[in-house]
Amino acid sequence: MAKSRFEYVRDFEESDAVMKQCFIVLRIDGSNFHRFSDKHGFVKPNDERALRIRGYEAAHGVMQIMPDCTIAYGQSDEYSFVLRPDTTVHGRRRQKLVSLAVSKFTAVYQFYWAHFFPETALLYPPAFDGRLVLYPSDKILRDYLAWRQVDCHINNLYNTTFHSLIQKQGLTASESEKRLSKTLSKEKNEILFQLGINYNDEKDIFKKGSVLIGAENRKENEGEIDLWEAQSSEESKHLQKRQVLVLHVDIIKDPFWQRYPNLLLPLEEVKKARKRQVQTDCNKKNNEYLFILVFYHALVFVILDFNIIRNLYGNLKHKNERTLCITVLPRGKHT
Ligand SMILES: Nc1nc2c(ncn2[C@@H]2O[C@H](COP(=O)(O)OP(=O)(O)OP(=O)(O)O)[C@@H](O)[C@H]2O)c(=O)[nH]1
Ligand SMILES: [Mg+2]
Repeated sequence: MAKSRFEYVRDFEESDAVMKQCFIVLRIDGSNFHRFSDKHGFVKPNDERALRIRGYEAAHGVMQIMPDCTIAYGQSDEYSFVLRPDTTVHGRRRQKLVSLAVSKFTAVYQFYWAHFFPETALLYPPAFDGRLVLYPSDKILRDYLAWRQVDCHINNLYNTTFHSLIQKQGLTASESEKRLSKTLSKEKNEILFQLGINYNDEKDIFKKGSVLIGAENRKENEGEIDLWEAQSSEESKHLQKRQVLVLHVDIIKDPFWQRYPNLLLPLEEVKKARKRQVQTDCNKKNNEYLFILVFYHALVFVILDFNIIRNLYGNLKHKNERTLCITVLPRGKHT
C-alpha cells in the first residue's frame, strides 16, 4: 500500500485475533432458507440435490481455503467447520475467518447451482450468515458436534413424520402440526410405522447429516471421496486441492473418534504422528529389504547345497521326469 498522510486511519482498526489453544468453529447457516427452499421447489422434507450442493460442494470449497479444518459437519441448511486449536491461519482473525468462509460457501453454492438444479433457474441469490465460536477442550468440542447431530435427528424425525402425514394421509399442514404436538420420538416412530415407513430404513444422509474429513484419514473401502469432474484447471486448483471424505455416520458416541484419533489433535501433534508414521514405514521397508537380502543369500546357499545333493545322488533329472508324469495322469488312473 502506498504511503500517504491518510495512513494514520489504519490505527483505528481493532485487532480481533481469537484466543489461542481453542478449537475454532465456524458455523454457516442459510438465511431465510425456509422461503428459499419453497421458492426453488426443494423436495420435502429432504432434497438430496440441495444437500449435495451445500455439503459436498460449498462445504468442500471452504475446506480448500481452510487447510487446518479437521472436520466439518452439516445438516439442513447449516454447516460447522472445526479448525485445529493451534491453527494460525489468517492470524486467527475473527472477521477475516468468518467473512472468508461465508463468502466462499455462498459463491460455490451459486457456482454449482445449474449443475444440481438444471431445470430450476436461480430466482434470487441465496444468502448465508456466519459466526465464530471458540471451544476450549476436546470434550466441549465433541459436545458441540453432538448437539448439532442430535438437532439433525430430532428435526428429521419431526419433518419426516410431518410431511408423511400430509403426503400419505392428506392432512393439512396445521392438522399435521396439531397431530404431532407434544408427541415423543416413540410416538412419531409409531405414526410413521402405521404409514408404512420404518424410520430406521431412512437414508443415513438424512438421519445423521454429513461428516467431512480429509481423505488422508480414509480406511479401506470406506465412505465416499468426492471426485468432481472439474471443467477447468483453475476450478480443480481452487476446489480440489484437498481431497475430502464424506461420511454419514454417528459422531456422538466414541467409536468414530477412536477410529480417527488424529481429528482432535493439535497441528504439532499431527506433525509428530506423521513423522512417527514415516519412520515406521521406513523401518518396515528396511525390514523388507533385509528380508529379501537374507532370502537371496539363503537361496544361494540352498542352490549350492542342492548342487552338492545332486552331485551326491546324481539322479535328480530322472526324479523330475517322474514328478511331471504323475502330474499329467488323469485323476482316476492316478489313484
Ligand atoms: N424442503 C426442504 N427444505 C429444506 C431443506 N433443507 C433446509 N430446508 C429449509 O430450510 C430451513 C432451515 O431452518 P432454519 O435455518 O431454522 O430456518 P431459516 O428459514 O433458514 O431461518 P434463519 O436461519 O433464521 O434465517 C428448514 O426449516 C427448511 O424449511 C431440504 O432439503 N428440503
Ligand atoms: Mg437458516
